[in-house]
Amino acid sequence: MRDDFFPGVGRIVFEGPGSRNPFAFKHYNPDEAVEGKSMRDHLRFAAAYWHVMRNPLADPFGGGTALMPWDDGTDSLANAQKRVRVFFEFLEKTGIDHYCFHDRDVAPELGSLAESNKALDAVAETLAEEQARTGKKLLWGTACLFAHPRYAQGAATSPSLPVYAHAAAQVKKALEVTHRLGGSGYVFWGGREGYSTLWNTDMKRELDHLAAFLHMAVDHKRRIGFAGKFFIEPKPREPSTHQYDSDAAACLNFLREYGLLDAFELNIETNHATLAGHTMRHELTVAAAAGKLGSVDANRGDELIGWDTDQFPTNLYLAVEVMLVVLGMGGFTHGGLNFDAKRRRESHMPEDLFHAHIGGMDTFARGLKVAAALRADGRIEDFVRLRYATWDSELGRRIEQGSASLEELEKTALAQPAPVLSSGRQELLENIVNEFL
Ligand code: XLS
Ligand code: NI
Ligand code: NI
Repeated sequence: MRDDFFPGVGRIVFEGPGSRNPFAFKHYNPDEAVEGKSMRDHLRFAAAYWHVMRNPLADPFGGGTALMPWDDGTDSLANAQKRVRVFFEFLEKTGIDHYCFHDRDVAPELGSLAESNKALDAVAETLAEEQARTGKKLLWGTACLFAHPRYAQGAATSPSLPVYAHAAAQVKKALEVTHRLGGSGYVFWGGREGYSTLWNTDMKRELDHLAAFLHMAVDHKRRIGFAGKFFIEPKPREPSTHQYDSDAAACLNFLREYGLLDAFELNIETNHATLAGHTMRHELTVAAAAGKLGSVDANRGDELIGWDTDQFPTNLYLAVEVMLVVLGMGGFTHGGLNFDAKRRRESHMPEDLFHAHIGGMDTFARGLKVAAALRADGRIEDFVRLRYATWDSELGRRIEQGSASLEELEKTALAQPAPVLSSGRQELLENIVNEFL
């Protein structure tokens, strides 16, 4: 294990719930089996390169505070490659098995696209070396199509074809690099794919362009033999006033409308769910019901702040809800739990990166254990099944198969006594959950 950049922090190990060591796991015990699978394989933790290495911790009212003693602040290739080594030391010490990146997080954007591509290739070489040295894996890659001023009016939905072409070239390259690094997925997050005002926007044309863009990406994926999954990450707004991929249901509808449904799954992020006016559990349930829950960006928002604060997930109740949906769909295959989360601006020291991730990992480890215990207990599952018991009938089956008619249901309704409902028992069920916390 490398020990050059975070002096004084060793490898974080599991010490159990009784430990008071802030640099130890109290619950995440990677090789411990839950429902017959190791915690590490259930949770598939990933660190976000953009937050760990590139987030200066600025807010809308003030500049960055983060101390990054390893970073010389330049756009040089040497600085970019050094950051990669710092990052992998961080992954080794935290025991996080995967990572995610944008093209422009890992390598600098230079004077021309060709130069930027060359820089990205060079950094990818360092990433590949570090992956080989440590056994860490790429969960997903993506292209940053939102930071540069050229994307101020969109990328795949830009009114300008030259901008669209630039974005397409960036995706092509990012996809190839992701493929080369053995990524298990590739994410499309449309931060600028929406509008600021409809007074200047041809929505139909923009949506058609976005779909064409994604179709070309699917074609290219086939051409290069990339076997990873494509994920769309819903978010309703910020930076745009409205983003087309506003929530899970809107994404599914868009994919279906444009014949893209087979080629994509969703990457659901907690703070985006709440910005959309939904709970995380709602978004996960919508995605999973469609068989499209691919991956999770694990963070949380603040009830009192109306933007994507990207805080670290520490809410146990929420982690239980997330893990219940994940276990319910049989676990992650290509996806995982990516900490798309940043420290507060006040937590500016390098060791805060460790506290933040240790907390997130322990929270999800507990969430996993509690979710598995609730499933083993079975009372909630049984209750939900019984709640629909009247459907477990000949008529119920035929309605569900689509072979019943209104005439037939009318005949049933006329002949039956007035329906009697059983209680929904929300409070009882919530009490059962609390027994396990
Ligand atoms: C921003 C998004 C972004 C994506 C990757 O809000 O969460 O970080 O996950 O582009
Ligand atoms: Ni995200
Ligand atoms: Ni986000």
